[in-house]
Amino acid sequence: MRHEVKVLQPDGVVHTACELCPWGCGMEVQIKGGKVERVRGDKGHPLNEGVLCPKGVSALEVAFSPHRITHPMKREKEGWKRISWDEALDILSAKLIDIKERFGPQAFAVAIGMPILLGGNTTVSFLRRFCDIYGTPNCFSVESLCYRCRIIAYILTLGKFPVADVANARCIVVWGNNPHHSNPPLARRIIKSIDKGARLICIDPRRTEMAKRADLFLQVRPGSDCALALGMMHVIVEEDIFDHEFVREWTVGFDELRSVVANYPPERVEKITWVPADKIREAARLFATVKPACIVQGTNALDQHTVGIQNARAVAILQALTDNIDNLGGFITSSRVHINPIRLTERMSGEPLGVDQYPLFYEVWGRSFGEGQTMVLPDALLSGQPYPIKALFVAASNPLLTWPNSQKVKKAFETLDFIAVMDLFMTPTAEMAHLFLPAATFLERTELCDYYGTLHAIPYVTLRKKVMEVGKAWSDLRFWFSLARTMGYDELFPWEDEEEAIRYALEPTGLSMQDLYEHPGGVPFGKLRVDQYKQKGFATPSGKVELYSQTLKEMGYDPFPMHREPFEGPLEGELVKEYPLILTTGARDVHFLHSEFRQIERLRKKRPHPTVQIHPSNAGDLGIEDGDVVVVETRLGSIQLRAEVTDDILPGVVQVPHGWEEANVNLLTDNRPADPVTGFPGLKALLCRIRAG
Ligand SMILES: Nc1nc2c(c(=O)[nH]1)N[C@H]1C(S)=C(S)[C@@H](COP(=O)(O)OP(=O)(O)OC[C@H]3O[C@@H](n4cnc5c(=O)[nH]c(N)nc54)[C@H](O)[C@@H]3O)O[C@H]1N2
Ligand SMILES: Nc1nc2c(c(=O)[nH]1)N[C@H]1C(S)=C(S)[C@@H](COP(=O)(O)OP(=O)(O)OC[C@H]3O[C@@H](n4cnc5c(=O)[nH]c(N)nc54)[C@H](O)[C@@H]3O)O[C@H]1N2
Ligand code: SF4
Ligand SMILES: [Mo]
Repeated sequence: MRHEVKVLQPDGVVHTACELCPWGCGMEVQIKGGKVERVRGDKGHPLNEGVLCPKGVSALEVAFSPHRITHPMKREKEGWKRISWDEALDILSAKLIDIKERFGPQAFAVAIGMPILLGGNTTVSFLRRFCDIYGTPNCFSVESLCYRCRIIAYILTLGKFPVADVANARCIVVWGNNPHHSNPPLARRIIKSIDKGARLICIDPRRTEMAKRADLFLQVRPGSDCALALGMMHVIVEEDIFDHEFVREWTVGFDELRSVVANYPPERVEKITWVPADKIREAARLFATVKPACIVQGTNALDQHTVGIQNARAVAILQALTDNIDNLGGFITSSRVHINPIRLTERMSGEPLGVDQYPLFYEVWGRSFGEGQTMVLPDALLSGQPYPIKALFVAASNPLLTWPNSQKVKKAFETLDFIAVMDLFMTPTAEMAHLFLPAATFLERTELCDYYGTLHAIPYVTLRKKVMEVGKAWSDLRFWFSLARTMGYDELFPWEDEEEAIRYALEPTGLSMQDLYEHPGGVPFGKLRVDQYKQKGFATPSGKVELYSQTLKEMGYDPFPMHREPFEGPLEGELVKEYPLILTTGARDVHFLHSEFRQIERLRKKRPHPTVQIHPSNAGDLGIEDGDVVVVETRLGSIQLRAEVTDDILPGVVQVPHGWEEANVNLLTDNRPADPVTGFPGLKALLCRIRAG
């Protein structure tokens, strides 16, 4: 299908920020003869310095894709029927009013996906403001299985959420991260530091491009990272290469930690992690003695474990023992743009699902993250407990492929009276919907990107600018404003459009829309907070770094990181007899974002089908050759895909990417059991078996 395109900017170059993945690279959009002609990287943007990854390069193919749906639709007996936005808003508001009257506002839930969380902090806040006014606390998002685990762990340990300042580091540990695929701007910044002489340690079950460049590569067994960290701490303490002054003045629990790590000598840790003891020693020495040093804790590979919280705590503790907190090249925070508050939490009726089981996921010392634990939703839908949920709005997400245990998710969604999905494309999730709402791409909306400091240690603000309109697609923000108006919430949603809302949000910052427009590549804002703790201490109950966490102890969790086998670990239990291979899922591919972009020809050509990576020794035993069709099975289900035989993967381990409809790895994963503190599911260390297909 060809779309009607309305270009809103004059001929010339528009500076904006790409949003086809989380990082927000600076982008220039060339307009010529009233047409959007091409995109290229913005050389003046500090994050990507002119480079776009293959997804960014394909931005116009995404926006103009013939597969895109750019008009609202409702489901009728005969199939989808095209409708107007007014009709769509009327259907939805009537449904919401009816549900609230009959079951209460909590019976309406919203599931938010990655693209909305990325859209600058405004879109998600306005969406949740709508939910606050309507009265439902049941906002869920992919943050229940992405990233927040380590935010909570770092806050519990350090009282804040710092990031690794790779640009200034002399020693960098890339731990469970393959940035060449998942974060190209970060990969470039790491390489730049290495070229300037920084040392590199890479910890991964797969020999990634980073691993190939590393001084030291620790090929770790998935799910045993906490033991590896404890082994490194053992060496650092035993060899007395920790920072005595920092530990004495600024930490609590060191003596007990010393006795915990005494149980993790490298020879024992080798048996748990499959990393040779001498490499553990070498890594510990390098990390502790070359300063400044930082650990890049991937974005997820250490979080998506049934011990996710302990992995992230161990990383934070390693930074603290070596006095690499609040320093350039270590772990650092930066000032953010403090915008006007948008949420109206006082109107929320009650707490979302999941708070009972995972109170720290919801709140740490009065800091509310304010969102339910999404992983409890499928079971709540199926059981109708603690109360029925009747309608679901899926905002920029594809849970049928991206949440664990897809079969359960599908069954759970079948219990709903009503599902609305706002998306760019028809997805397996949208196929279940009663109402489809067409979303705008990042080129079709105006929004604020102020997350560079939080994600990249570059305090910077960019305005993402609306370049064009495509068909009848709306930005998510425009949709939530319009729904609020249809429901009569005008007084609490007084903004005419995105720009007015952003102007309101920006009021306390001293920045104006004009400032942002006049600096098309973005504006530096604030600074990195060097030595912050020396003035303010740490925002923990003790005012210090909590090696020992009283909060975790009081709630019945491990107060120190300890090695616990993954739920399906090969070293314990019977399952390994039937399922002898370790399965890690979801390693990123630079051409795709989760389940997205398989329909974009230029990208699909680069990776036409999904593969399971397997070591030649395991493939040989099974009589499998590269390219063969095989079946991967776990206790939950099986999928069929091709084998990619490679000696880059640790023997005994296989890797299957997520997001492929034809071989959906989440048919093999489960939402339970989960990390006991955060509810994060274990997606990186399961057990499976493989046979020829
Ligand atoms: N192109 C692209 N980029 C993306 C995304 C995408 O879908 N596509 N998704 C974005 C999002 S939302 C996220 S959360 C991030 C994810 O980002 P990351 O979680 O950093 O994912 P990867 O970069 O694939 O790196 C994960 C690495 O961890 C390794 N690994 C697997 N299991 C274990 C383990 O148990 N221990 C250790 N030490 N390593 C392990 C894998 O082999 C892999 O090389 O990527 C973001 N960027
Ligand atoms: N097994 C396994 N599963 C995983 C992971 C793993 O490593 N292993 N990783 C997990 C992680 S970290 C994450 S973050 C989740 C991601 O989970 P999701 O957020 O569900 O991932 P996507 O497939 O990117 O789905 C986003 C949807 O939004 C649509 N979209 C894109 N832009 C917009 C927009 O601006 N507005 C609207 N309304 N829609 C838009 C896209 O077309 C797409 O259908 O997946 C998780 N699932
Ligand atoms: S890494 Fe690629 S997809 Fe992500 S923001 Fe940059 S150019 Fe866009
Ligand atoms: Mo994620």
